[in-house]
Amino acid sequence: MKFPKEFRQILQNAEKVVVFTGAGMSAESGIPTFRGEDGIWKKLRPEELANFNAFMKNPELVFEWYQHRRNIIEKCEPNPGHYAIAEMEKHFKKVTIVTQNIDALHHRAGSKNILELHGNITRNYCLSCNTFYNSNEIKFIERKPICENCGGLVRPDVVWFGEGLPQDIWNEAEQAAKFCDLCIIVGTSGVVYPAAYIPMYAKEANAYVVDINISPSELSSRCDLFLSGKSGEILPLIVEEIKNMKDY
Ligand code: BV8
Ligand code: ZN
Repeated sequence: MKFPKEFRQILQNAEKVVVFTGAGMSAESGIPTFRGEDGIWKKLRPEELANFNAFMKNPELVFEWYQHRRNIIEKCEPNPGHYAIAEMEKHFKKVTIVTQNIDALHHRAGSKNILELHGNITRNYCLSCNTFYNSNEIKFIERKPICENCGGLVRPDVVWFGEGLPQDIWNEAEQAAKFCDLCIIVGTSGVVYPAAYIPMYAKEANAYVVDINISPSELSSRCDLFLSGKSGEILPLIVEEIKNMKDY
């Protein structure tokens, strides 16, 4: 893939980079996206499952849905795109990964500076006393995830629709976007807010914004460059370009 001159210059001179990732980042690891052809929202609407009221109405169903997704994720590995992003941390002064994903694949690929806007599916906590639980530690009473400490309901540590994002993580992501030179968007439809504001903050701060997707998204037309293709193929090519140019 031949990258435009302007993008190659940015890769050569950028110091602070934000990588904004969505479910498309993990598609090649075998994790279904939300709104794609095989998307999980196709069968079940978000309102039915990824929100607090749905959980309170039917904690068994919602928790079983997360256990199902955890089982898929546990069998998946980071793909070359995740490893390429982890490698980027060696070539720029500061790389901040702002992810909408809850699959923890960026951690498993070795990235360090990760901001999980929507939480992490491997973590759970009690609604009543906040006791933390790893997914394999939870006890169930009549299929309900119950806290051993106080008998309260245990929920996944993810941000549901209608819930605020973790304030400290949001603030850090917003700052990173407002002061970066380059923002790389990877595999997102750009329809979920406030997360989708992040690349726009970078754009407003005159960063160079590039969108990597297999098809144009809501954000693509507002970017400086759209790279059409699979993130697991394009990201390693970008890292190769960086290494060639910076010929260590
Ligand atoms: C909130 C965790 C208020 C759970 C998720 C404006 C401002 C603020 C809020 C809103 C607003 N407008 C609307 C809202 C409400 C709502 C919202 O955004 N609704 C949308 C659907 C219209 N937002 C909220 O409710 C947020 N909360 O605002 O609360 C508040 C404020 C303060 C205090 C109290 C309350 C919370 C939103 C978070 C919801 N949680 N996930 C879980 O996962 O179960 S959202 C879910 O969607 C995931 O996190 C996912 O990451 C995210 C975005 O989806 P994508 O990642 O983009 O995935 P998608 O499938 O859509 O697209 C995949 C893309 O990849 C496609 O483009 C495809 O082409 C591409 N692709 C596929 N394969 C590849 C590829 N690209 C490259 N390579 C490939 N191989
Ligand atoms: Zn408890």
